Amino acid sequence: MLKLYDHPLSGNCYKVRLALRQLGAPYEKIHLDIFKGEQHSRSYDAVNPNRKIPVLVDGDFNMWESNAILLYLGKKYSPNPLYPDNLPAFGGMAQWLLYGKTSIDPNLAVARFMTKFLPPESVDEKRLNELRAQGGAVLRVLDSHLEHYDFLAGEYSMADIACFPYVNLAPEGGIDLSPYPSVILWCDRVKSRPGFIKMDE
Ligand SMILES: N[C@@H](CCC(=O)N[C@@H](CS)C(=O)NCC(=O)O)C(=O)O
Repeated sequence: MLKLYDHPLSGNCYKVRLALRQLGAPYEKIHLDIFKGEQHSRSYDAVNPNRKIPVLVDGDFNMWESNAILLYLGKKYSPNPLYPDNLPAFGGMAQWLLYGKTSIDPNLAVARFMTKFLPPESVDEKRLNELRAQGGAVLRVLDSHLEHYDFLAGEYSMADIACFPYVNLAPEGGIDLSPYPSVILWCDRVKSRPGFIKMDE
């Protein structure tokens, strides 16, 4: 059975849990307490030398980087609509998976981390304000795309699963979603997909 090194408050782990549920793939969770520093133990080095979660273990193979895990799962359980075969839809999915990792998560996830998990006295307010401003620019890009499309690559796919967690969690980073109505409607559509699970499920 697949195994997932996981933490319930991690948006990167959540996207993998959501994909596994919507693919109907059984798996075992291995809780890693990143707030207690378990990612820095010597034994975890062999699991992920980058010392982060999520990590997916599939038999003798293990891998890290959440959006790469989504691609792996999409192909492993192919054919399935989350991993489109049609070339433009595949290209769109790949584009948004990379935009997620290069633009969405570095701003929205880091703003959330600094706001929700760091002691206030250690927060660099200037950097946090920059992240919030850049996060707004990222949300404007998403909003203008989602004015025209129900889902990022046209149909619901791994792209939506990859981008949803930290967009939906943006208010926890002090980023208001109300200026981005198409993003809010997209979040609602993602939440109403069959097999949707909340972050704490
Ligand atoms: N690019 C990585 C980021 C993974 C990441 O930052 N994971 C966080 C939890 S969401 C983590 O393990 N943090 C612990 C640490 O950085 O020490 C991915 O998408 O998987």
